[in-house]
Amino acid sequence: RCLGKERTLAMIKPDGVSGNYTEEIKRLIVEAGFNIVKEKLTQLDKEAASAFYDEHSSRSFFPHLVSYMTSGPVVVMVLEKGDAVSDWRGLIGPTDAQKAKISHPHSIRALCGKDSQRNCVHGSDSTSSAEREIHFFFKDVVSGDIASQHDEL
Ligand code: DGI
Repeated sequence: RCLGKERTLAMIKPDGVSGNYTEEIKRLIVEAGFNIVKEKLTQLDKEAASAFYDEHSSRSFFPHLVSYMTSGPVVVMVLEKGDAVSDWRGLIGPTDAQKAKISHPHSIRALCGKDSQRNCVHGSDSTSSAEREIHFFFKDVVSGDIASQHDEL
């Protein structure tokens, strides 16, 4: 692969898929210069959603988060470009979609999110989370693939 590229995990959450935002979001992704390396439509069960958001398991909103994340199919994608992790976080905007509509009106969460839970999209928050989350959904994308990018720099 090209030198200096980084990978991140993007997800279109159930409200994004059921609201028919998938094509528009993918267009924004490509326009922003990302390469969509892998993509699949999947349905999280309670166990998978709980494992994916394990870091939030002690939060009061956790049961609501799990039921939301299992409420319908999601689209997960591996995105690649230079600075993929931070650039994708920038494109999706802040966690709370209500705030995003005011502070980041051109962000994806402003476009299709509803509030701090139903925020339409997910993005890994660091290169180490990206590695874990890509492996979570795409077991065949080996983590050494990601580690080696940094070695190449
Ligand atoms: O990385 P983010 O998705 O931007 O935000 P995060 O890691 O702080 O939270 C992960 C998800 O947990 C978020 O996308 C939606 C949910 N969440 C976060 N804060 C709240 C929340 N859900 C509810 N109901 N209330 C919250 O305050």
